[in-house]
Amino acid sequence: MVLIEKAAAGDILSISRLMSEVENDTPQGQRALDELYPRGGRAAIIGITGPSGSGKSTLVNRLALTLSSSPEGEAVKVGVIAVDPSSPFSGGALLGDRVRMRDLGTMPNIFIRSMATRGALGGLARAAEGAAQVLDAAGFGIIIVETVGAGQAEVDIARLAHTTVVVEAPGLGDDIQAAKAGILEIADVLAVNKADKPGANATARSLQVMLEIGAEMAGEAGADIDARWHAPLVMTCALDGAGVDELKTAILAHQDWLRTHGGLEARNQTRASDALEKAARERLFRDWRRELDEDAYRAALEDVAARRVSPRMALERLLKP
Ligand SMILES: Nc1nc2c(ncn2[C@@H]2O[C@H](COP(=O)(O)OP(=O)(O)OP(=O)(O)O)[C@@H](O)[C@H]2O)c(=O)[nH]1
Ligand SMILES: [Mg+2]
Repeated sequence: MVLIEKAAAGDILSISRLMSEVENDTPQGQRALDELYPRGGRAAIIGITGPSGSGKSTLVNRLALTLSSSPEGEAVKVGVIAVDPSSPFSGGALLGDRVRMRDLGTMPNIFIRSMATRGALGGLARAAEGAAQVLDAAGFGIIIVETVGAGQAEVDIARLAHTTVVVEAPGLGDDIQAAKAGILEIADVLAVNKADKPGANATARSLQVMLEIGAEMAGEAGADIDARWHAPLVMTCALDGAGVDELKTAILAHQDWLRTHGGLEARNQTRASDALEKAARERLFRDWRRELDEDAYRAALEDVAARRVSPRMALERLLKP
């Protein structure tokens, strides 16, 4: 297919069109992923997540710029996938995102794709993964995926990343405070952004304590402390770029650590097994459903909804020849 060849050769317009096919899960999009898969697996995928408004997009702007120029003067192609939340309340933020990120759009080595939720969240994680695969096959050395840290979709997208950066900021409210414990677990690097704001140091201190408690608990659970990666905390100000070089260093250090500790192979194994299992579930369920008598399925659904039979019993009945 011409489109696939052109995308793999790095043609931006073809990449964009292919991503739309992938996002919409069209037959052409599915075929493209099949063809591109063997050419991928080289990109470093960096996940950026954290509460809404912590400054992720502003930070991603800075990071993409610094990561795209290596000290040796060799250009690295950086792709950015910004996964927008579907919440109607964030309409303004979405627009702001696009405007700020547009600064990057004119850079020859940087490609940006913003995607919005289309119905199911699982669909969004799949679309983001597909988009990352297209960029990977097209020779992008670094792919940054930005998501708002809120739920399962973020966890799924975090699994996609080799290195996950959690971006926090002072003054985001106590409700978010409560959710932090969970999100810190997925952090390979913790960025406390808005370092210019009052309260930044206090936020950093309390997060540092939480990180240490997390490490202690992992130690008690039997993990070998020396063999583990300890997530560093970096203070940044995305507005003026302070700390962004330190953040880049921390990200690259984690990538080095993955390479030297077999972490890359381990992650790739997990992803391969997840992907195959997911493909099997989807396919087998679809095939089974297609062959099933529609009335029998509907009757089983009604029985389960009315609590006449348990889901497991209903399934047993449906499986009987
Ligand atoms: N004072 C200060 N403001 C910042 C900093 N970084 C970002 N901001 C501002 O914080 C606001 C939110 O920044 P975004 O980059 O859109 O935050 P985000 O985390 O991407 O937000 P969502 O995509 O909606 O989750 C914007 O008004 C930024 O200008 C910083 O380091 N210091
Ligand atoms: Mg954003």
